[in-house]
Amino acid sequence: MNKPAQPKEPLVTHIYTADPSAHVFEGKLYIYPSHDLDHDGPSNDNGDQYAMEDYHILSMDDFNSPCVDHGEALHLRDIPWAKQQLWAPDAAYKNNTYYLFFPARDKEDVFRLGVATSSTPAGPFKAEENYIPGSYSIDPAVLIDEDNKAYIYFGGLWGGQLEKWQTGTFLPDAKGPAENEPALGPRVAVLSEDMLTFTDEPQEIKIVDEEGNPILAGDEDRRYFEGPWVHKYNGYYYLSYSTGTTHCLVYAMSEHPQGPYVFKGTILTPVIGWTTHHSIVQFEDKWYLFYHDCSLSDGVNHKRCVKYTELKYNADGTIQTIDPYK
Ligand code: FUB
Repeated sequence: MNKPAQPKEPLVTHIYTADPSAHVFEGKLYIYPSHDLDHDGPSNDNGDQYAMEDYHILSMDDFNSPCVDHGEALHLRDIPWAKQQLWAPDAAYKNNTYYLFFPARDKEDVFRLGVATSSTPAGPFKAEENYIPGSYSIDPAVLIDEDNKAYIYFGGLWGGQLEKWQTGTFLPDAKGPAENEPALGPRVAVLSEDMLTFTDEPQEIKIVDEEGNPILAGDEDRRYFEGPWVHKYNGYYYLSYSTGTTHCLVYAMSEHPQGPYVFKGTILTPVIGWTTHHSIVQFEDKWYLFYHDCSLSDGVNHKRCVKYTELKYNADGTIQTIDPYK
């Protein structure tokens, strides 16, 4: 049995976990992480080291309770369209059903987004036969708004292949924009009532500075890299994401779920390890950041561990920057 997790300490230590998407379902905290594998395979900018094959769902009754690993909830072998690499997932609840959204490479090595369903938040989940038509890239995150409309946000550079979709079709050799051109934004699509398809073509989200100018591709401290998460606080939508090469979690705000979003600042300064990926959730009357680092493996990039800490807002709605090690 795991001990109750302390803030900024690994939630569990018996497996490697990353990319935590946290939700409150049935009054408990459920965490949907990637399940990192310990292996000696290649490590490169294509992300081959992230060779994950299944998902384990974690839950906690509250922050004073042990974190429970509910075991294998979905395995690659049970996803008919997928070939490899079960990367960062998210979950949502609608229609009396729990939905697990996840990226994987299809048989042609193109990242797509899949969906699987369950009657319980911990699974097991059953995958749909095919990936979501029109889906691509990685890191799905779903927001169900107060009007019950569901939005799916996704996209990631480099191994996540977002650069290769700039024309709307997959161009395997496509490169990202030049440094002085607008950076690529994450994509958003509205999900159908049954949550299994997009109702429209995914749109690119614009992220701009306070003067309304697009954040440029060369502005690596602020430009979008991967890991989108959208939450709502005091009527505003907050799009938070990883800056990849500069290893921060940052955020931008909007009055609309599809943006444009205005860049605001840094949520989390760099952690041990290359990737940084998170979620933000309200539990009872406080807000929490779930994130990962590589402290459990002394910095091995593909052996990560999920952590949490409290997240605080200033009176003007901006978020206080967190140092992961203070
Ligand atoms: O876990 C594999 C990939 O690493 C995720 O999809 C990215 O967000 C990064 O955390």
